[in-house]
Amino acid sequence: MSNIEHTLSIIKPDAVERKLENEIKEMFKNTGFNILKEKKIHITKSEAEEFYKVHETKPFYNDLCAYLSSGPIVVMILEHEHAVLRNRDLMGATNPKDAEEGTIRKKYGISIDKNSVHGSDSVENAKIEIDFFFKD
Ligand code: IDP
Ligand code: MG
Repeated sequence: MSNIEHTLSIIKPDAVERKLENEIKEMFKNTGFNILKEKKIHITKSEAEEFYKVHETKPFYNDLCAYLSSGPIVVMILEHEHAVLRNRDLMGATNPKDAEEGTIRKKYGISIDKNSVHGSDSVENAKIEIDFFFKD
């Protein structure tokens, strides 16, 4: 039985701005992920608000949406066995200060808000997030 899944990854504005796209993509590839689709886009604040709607009651929601729409991002569909969990492991903890060695956020994250990458947190949300960026 195959456990191949797809998940959505975003290289956030802080990492694109520091030209870390290729280094981060290498970390995915070296961990065995296939990058099935990717595009560099610059979303509007209202698109960011829709994407992060699950966080709308959080105190950081406005800043989070302003940030994600502040510059270009790279959105990707990643494929791997257990892709959702494998990507969460590779990303590391939300706060780079808590992230383990060898994770993307430990290596590149600046702060809890500028933490370089997004990754879907469940198979169900991965489908919703992939559709959000790649349904056309
Ligand atoms: P995740 O990205 O690790 O899944 P979530 O809890 O889903 O973390 O939060 C979404 C994003 O919101 C985080 O990646 C981070 O950029 C931002 N964020 C989370 N918690 C805080 C906070 O306490 N202050 C500021 N920003 C936060
Ligand atoms: Mg999350």
